[in-house]
Amino acid sequence: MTQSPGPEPGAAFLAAAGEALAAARRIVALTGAGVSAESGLATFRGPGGHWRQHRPEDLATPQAFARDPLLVWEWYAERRALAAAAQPNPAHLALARLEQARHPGDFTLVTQNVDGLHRRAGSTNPIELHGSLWIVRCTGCRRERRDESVPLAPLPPRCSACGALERPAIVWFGERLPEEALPRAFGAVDAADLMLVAGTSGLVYPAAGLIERAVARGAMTIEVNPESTPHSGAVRFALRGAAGMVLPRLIGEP
Ligand code: BJW
Ligand code: ZN
Repeated sequence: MTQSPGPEPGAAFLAAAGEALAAARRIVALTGAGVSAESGLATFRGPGGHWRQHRPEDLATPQAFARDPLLVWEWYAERRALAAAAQPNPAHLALARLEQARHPGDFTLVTQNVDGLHRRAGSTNPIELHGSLWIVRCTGCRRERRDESVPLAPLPPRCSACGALERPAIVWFGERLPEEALPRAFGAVDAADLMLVAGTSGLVYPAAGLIERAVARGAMTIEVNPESTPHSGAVRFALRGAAGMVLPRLIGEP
């Protein structure tokens, strides 16, 4: 266990983590809501987080949607508007640059975020474990379509093929992750010699299990977070700081 002591990682500690990153052959990165915090988007569990204002079971479960689809859609419509207005921040851009500097296949980005900011920053093929704000799925025929309109109207949307209600293609509590996403993510972790974890509380499973798997395999692990998490004691480098500040420095940018 190695942790940076202060509110920001010391230069030598950051440099050592940066050297480990530069020396890694295959890298997997896992991100969470904290990576989009500096773009102005709320996290879930922190101060001002979604779960400080709403109970998850009122908005992010299939039962909530069955009970009140309009209420759930209104929350997503607001989040779509905020995400559309947000810009990728230096953390998203650093991860996109890290990918560009590597051979294809030697870098995999796995995100729990649904906001689409990694793609907008230039990451080519992020594994979106919890789905996307920009895809809607029919609850009847299950057809999925990309819809980036803001505002989305009318609410709640209905399927043009079968007339059933459409829902956000987001993974709610108690739901299975998108087929292929989890095997691909675990495959990337098993192939990686370094895992970079940024901006996640590491509380939600199965995503958090990816961190545990990397630690158990003995991979080099770097966590970037202003707060400690249940994984901070297990990773090799727990870098305390904002992702938008730490990630660019970690990849060697001034
Ligand atoms: C910064 C920063 C800065 C701030 N820079 N950092 C094992 C044990 C216990 C429970 C379970 C278990 N396995 C499964 C469960 C149940 C459940 C679960 O994990 N519950 C836990 C909460 C206990 N999991 C599920 O239900 C999952 N499904 C499942 O397991 O299905 C099984 C199944 C099998 C067969 C048939 C059917 C089912 C699904 C989980 C879906 C999660 N969905 C959500 C909401 C979607 C709604 C939406 O987005 O609209 O996804 S929950 C919410 O949490 C969202 C996030 O992606 C996810 C993770 O949160 P994240 O990203 O870590 O955010 P925060 O807010 O928690 O943390 C932010 C961090 O950033 C903090 O640490 C800050 O310090 C940091 N930060 N500023 C860097 N500038
Ligand atoms: Zn349909």
